[in-house]
Amino acid sequence: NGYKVVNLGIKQPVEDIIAAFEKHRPDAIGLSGLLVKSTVVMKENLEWMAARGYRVPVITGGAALNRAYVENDLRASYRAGLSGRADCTVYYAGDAFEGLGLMEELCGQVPAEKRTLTTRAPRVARRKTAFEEMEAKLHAGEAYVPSKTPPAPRIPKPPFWGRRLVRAAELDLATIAQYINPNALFRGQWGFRQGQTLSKDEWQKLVDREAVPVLKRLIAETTAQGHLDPAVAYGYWPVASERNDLIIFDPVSGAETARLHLPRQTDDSHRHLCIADYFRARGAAAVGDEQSSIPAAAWANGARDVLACHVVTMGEAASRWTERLFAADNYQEYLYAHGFSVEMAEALAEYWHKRVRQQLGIAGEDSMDIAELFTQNYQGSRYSFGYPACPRLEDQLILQRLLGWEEIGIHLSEEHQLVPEQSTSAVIVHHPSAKYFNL
Ligand code: B12
Repeated sequence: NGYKVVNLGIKQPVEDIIAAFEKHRPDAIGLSGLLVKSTVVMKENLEWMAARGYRVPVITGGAALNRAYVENDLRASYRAGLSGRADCTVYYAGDAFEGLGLMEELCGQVPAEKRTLTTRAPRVARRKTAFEEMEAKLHAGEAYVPSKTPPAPRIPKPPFWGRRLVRAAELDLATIAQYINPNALFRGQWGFRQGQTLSKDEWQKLVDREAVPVLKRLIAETTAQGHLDPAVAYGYWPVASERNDLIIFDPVSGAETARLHLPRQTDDSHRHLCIADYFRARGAAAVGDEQSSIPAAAWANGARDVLACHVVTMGEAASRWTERLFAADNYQEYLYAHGFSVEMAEALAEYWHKRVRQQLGIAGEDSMDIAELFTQNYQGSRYSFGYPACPRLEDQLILQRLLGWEEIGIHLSEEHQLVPEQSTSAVIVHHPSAKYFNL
C-alpha cells in the first residue's frame, strides 16, 4: 500500500517509541495491546507524550482495547494539557484494514468531505476497560459461596514430584505441529477468510491449496534450520483447597510453599465455580488407599490432591527468526513465521497437557481426533493465568518459582508477560468436572 512501517517490536518503553519517532518522523504511531495490562500502560504512555507536547496521531488496536475506551479515555489522556487541536488524537482500529483506512485519511489520500474514520463521533456508550472489568470481577469474586462441585472420584498418582525440564532434543517439531489448531493458524494468524461466498468445500480447497503447503514448508524448514527451540518445564505438587485458595505444598518438606488465591463466579445465574473447588479440601478424610499417593510430610500438613503445572516455549530462537524476517522487509514470510511460531507454542502446550494426562493415567477420556482436543474433549482442564477463570497475571510469579523456568530461558517482564513471546504457562487440573468458565 505504499506505506513504510518501522516495527519496534513488543514491550517497547515510551522513551524508545519517542526516540524512534524523532528519528523517522512517521505520519502516525501505532500501538497494539494484547494483554489487559497494556490498556493501563498505553494510557500512561499517552499522558507522558501529552505532557511533552507530542501531537502525532496514534492508532491503537488489539484484543485488550475497545473503541469506546480509546475514543473517550485514551483520547482525553492524550489531549490533556494540549490545546485540543484536531490533529492530535487517538484512533481505534478493529483490524489491520481499518488501520490502513485511518492512514489513508490521516495522510490526505481521502478528500476531507469523504473522510469517515477520522471524523466519526466518539462512541459514547462508555464501557469499562477490560482492566476495570477484570478488577471488578476479582473484587466480587473474593466472596466465598460454596459451589456444587463434587469431590474428584479418584486422586491420580503422578510419576514424580517437583519439577522436570524437557529440552529440544526430546521434542519432535513434526509431532508438536500435529497439535496446531488449523483454524487459529490459518484464520486467526494468517488471515485466510472463508467469507460469505466460499462454501465449506471451497474453503477446504483454498486451505489445502494455499495454507497447508506453507505450513508443511515451515515445519520442514524449522526442523532443518533450528528456527524454533522448544522446551518445557513441568511438574507435580501436592495440594489442597481452602475456600477460594489452593495451597501448594513442598513435596519433600511438606511445608506450604505457595498459595493461589482464586476468584469465584458471583453472578446468581452462575454456578459459583472456583478452580480451588476442583481439589480436595485440606485435611479431608482419606478415601480408600489414596494416602499412599501423597508424600507423607505433605499429607501430614493436610495435602490431599495433586496439581500439575507447566510452561512451554519455542525459545529465543523463534523471536530472533521472526525479527530477522521483519528487518529484511520480508513481511509475508514474517506473518507466516510469526503466526506459526506462536501457534507452535500453543500446540506444545496442548501436546504436553496430553502427556501429563497420560502420566496421571487419566488420558482414557481423550478423543482419538486431535481436532477435538481443542474443544476440551478430555478429562480435566488447562487453565492459564490471564484467562477468564484465573485472570491474575501476577500469579505467573508463583509458577515461575515452582517451575524455575529461567533454566529454559524464560523470564517475566515487569507486567508479568512471558519472554520469549512464544511461551505459555498453565496449571493443569485433573478433576472430571473442570472445564473453562467465565467469572
Ligand atoms: C494466539 C494467542 C496466544 C499465543 C500467541 C500470543 C502472541 N504473542 O501473539 C500464545 C499461545 C503464545 C499466547 C500466550 C499467552 N496468552 Co494469549 N491469546 C492468543 C489469542 C487466542 C489470539 C491472539 C492473536 O494472536 N490473534 C491474531 C492477531 C493477528 O489478532 P489481534 O492480535 O487481535 O490483532 C488484530 C486486530 O486486533 C488489529 N490490531 C491489533 N493491534 C493493532 C494495532 C494497530 C496499530 C492496528 C492498526 C491494528 C491492530 O489488527 C490485527 C489484525 O487484524 C488471544 C485471544 C484473542 N481472541 O485475541 C489470547 C489472549 C491475548 N491471550 C491471553 C493470555 C492471558 C495469554 C497468556 C498470559 C497465558 C499464559 N498464562 O501463558 C500468555 C502470554 C504470553 C506472553 N508472552 O506473555 C489473553 C489476554 C488477556 C489478559 N488477561 O491480558 C487473551 C486475550 C485470551 C483471553 N480471552 O483471555 N496467546
